[in-house]
Amino acid sequence: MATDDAVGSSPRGPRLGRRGFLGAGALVGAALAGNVTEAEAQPPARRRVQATEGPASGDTDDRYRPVVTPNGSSLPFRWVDGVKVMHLRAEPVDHEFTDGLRAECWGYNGSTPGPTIEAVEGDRLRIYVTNGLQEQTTVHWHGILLEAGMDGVGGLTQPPIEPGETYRYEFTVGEPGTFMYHPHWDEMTQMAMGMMGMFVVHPRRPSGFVPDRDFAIILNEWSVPIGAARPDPFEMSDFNVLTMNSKVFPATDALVAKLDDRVRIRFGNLSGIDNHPIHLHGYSFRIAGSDGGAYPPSAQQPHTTVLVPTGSCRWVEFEANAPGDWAMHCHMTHHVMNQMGHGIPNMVGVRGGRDFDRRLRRLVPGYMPMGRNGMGSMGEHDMPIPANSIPMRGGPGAFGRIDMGGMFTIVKVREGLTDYADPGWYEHPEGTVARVATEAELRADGIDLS
Ligand SMILES: [Cu+2]
Repeated sequence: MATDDAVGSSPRGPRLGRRGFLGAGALVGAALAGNVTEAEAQPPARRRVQATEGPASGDTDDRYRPVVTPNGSSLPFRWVDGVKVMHLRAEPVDHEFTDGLRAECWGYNGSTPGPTIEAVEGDRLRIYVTNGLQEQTTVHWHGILLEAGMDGVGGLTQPPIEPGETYRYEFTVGEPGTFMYHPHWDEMTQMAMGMMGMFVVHPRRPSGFVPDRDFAIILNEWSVPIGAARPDPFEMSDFNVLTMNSKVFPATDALVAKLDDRVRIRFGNLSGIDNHPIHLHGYSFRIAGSDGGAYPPSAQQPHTTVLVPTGSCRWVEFEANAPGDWAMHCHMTHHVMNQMGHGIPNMVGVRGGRDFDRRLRRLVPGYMPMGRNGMGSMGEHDMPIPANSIPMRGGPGAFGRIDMGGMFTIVKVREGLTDYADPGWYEHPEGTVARVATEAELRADGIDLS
């Protein structure tokens, strides 16, 4: 078991180490020794972690405030002689992108993305990777500086992990920051199927901007043909499901903060092709670092949109001093559409009428007169849609329907919160909401509508 010396500067290590004997880590160890079934050894099912709290089971580590992974969780761990031991299992997962769209994806420990790995600068980590897929895999620790033989590139730094095998990675994490993990074997297929996760290294001695809320979101893009049971990893450019932590709006959990909380949002992007400019309403944030490390203060420019190139991380920081429900979304307009908004005939601006529709239907069987006046209300149409598919647009909002889907979520900032559960819609102070102009107002301001 852990000793004071072995856990180094972790004051909690020894106590937590003993407690951890009852945790998931013990089961993992036993499973590796063949003492329990695989099912018993599985970490607990993925669950939502909205409040600031630790992993679902195993040891806890109060040297840092845990990251909140919206719609996700952190990876359980166990201290063994001063080493933080974790277990990833690559496997198929039955995944729901939002109500109405499921697919058999691939991930880690029952979820896509896999659980977020959290460690502290200088920690020694031992991460076991069990391959529960039908094909080989590896895990690469993207951005972590380590010995070449632990880098996880199949064929280059290790043989690929065969189905059923468990590999052992061990390394020490250096500088604090925001990193990722993903396969480096059959990359195109395995990442398109959802295999990825965030990897956060906390500072050993926090100083400067110490966040009250520290969120981690990984961006991905998928091709899920209508009615398909699985994503199509062979699609190269035309993606129809754009996700934050493998969810599309309206299933994306809101990011909740108390007024004046210090907020950090860490983004990673492992999309097959695209970069994502993520825009936050209501705030100017500082872009504070990348997967290469923290930016010096003089280089932390103010922005409202942060471009997250594929294969990289960015993190942004701000003080949540403006209450409200603030949209946060990719600014590529096709990336806030859901599955059925792509590849439909362009009818915008077409002047139709009954006879036109009837004649066109003769030429194009099944033609429906839609979208001539624009596409904003398409999500409201009560049209029958195929099984296991989602309409092109959005979900309910405080003022009717929010017409975005895909990479869209809401940052909810409130005064007087006692916890970080979703507080519902913002109640705007009287007179602060845009509304229809009255005739008297138009007249008084000289607006002529004729
Ligand atoms: Cu995008």
